[in-house]
Amino acid sequence: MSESASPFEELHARIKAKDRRALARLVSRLENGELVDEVRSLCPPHDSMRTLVVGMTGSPGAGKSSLTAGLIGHLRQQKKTVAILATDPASPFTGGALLGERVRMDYDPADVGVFMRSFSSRGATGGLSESTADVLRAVEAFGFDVVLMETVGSGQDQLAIRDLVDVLVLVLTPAGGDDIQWEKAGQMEAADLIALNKADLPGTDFAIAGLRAIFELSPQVAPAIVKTIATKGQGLAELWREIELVGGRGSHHPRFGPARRLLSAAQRELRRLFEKEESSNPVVADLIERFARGSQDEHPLARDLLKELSRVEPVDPSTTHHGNG
Ligand SMILES: Nc1nc2c(ncn2[C@@H]2O[C@H](COP(=O)(O)OP(=O)(O)OP(=O)(O)O)[C@@H](O)[C@H]2O)c(=O)[nH]1
Ligand SMILES: [Mg+2]
Repeated sequence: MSESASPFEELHARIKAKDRRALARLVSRLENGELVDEVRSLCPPHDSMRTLVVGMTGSPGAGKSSLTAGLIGHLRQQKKTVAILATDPASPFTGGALLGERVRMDYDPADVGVFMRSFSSRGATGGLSESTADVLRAVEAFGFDVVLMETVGSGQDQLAIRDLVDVLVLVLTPAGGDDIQWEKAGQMEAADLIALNKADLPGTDFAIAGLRAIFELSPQVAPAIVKTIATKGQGLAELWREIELVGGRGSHHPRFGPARRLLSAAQRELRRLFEKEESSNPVVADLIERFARGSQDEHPLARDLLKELSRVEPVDPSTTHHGNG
């Protein structure tokens, strides 16, 4: 470790020099649980503010990969560099092609502006592995303009991925409304933007009306809904425009994405603190007890909880792993 350049420093230098093989190597190491602390300490957070991180989530077969493929083309036309992280174990991203019955990817494997990586999930939640956040950080440090993350999401998973991205796009289809029950499992709650894909299929306008009705009843600010036909490349430009607006990278809009990510980080800190104090702090135990008895409204209790937690020592996040439950 006292050598002039550690293996990580060497890798990091190569990454700074835009060596994609070095990045691929680093990602593999991170997936093996190696170099985690180094990445956390050496990849400066300001890098992440340059990169627009977009999550693509939705039910199997909704068209996440097709939309992602389309966006890659759209972004490369604008000379933006793109990294694609597919956290779905059944991901069709392999060697620059979409496999199986799915569309072929239209990008040049020799294009240095594109980095693609699919990795299997280890977390019990399915789509997100424990190393995802660190892999993302390494990719951001590489300096891509855009990261697209595809994941099939259960509600839990979508909320987890939302913490990592500037913009979470929920990909729905007209057919989804009947059987999948959009409202359930937090799908809607997590969405910053909805791509209603397969808009060539019947029932599209009906589905959009249904979505609008759901959001009318919800206190949540309704996300924009963009109609797309991924297989024909339709709606991609508009989808990207909306992504930039929500992500705060458009020129006239506040940087909503960074604000949300900071808030998300604060929420993670809070959760860690709460989990640490839950069983050992008598004040916290008393608050839980009072709430359980139903003797007091939850909001004043929650404010007291915040006060109490703000008094105790923060937990060092680098020693805490999460996402495996
Ligand atoms: N008709 C129609 N078919 C589409 C459209 N977009 C995607 N498809 C088809 O839907 C199927 C699934 O597309 P994918 O892009 O692989 O969907 P996915 O959400 O990535 O699927 P998983 O990764 O398996 O969850 C493929 O056969 C696509 O050709 C669309 O806009 N219209
Ligand atoms: Mg896919």
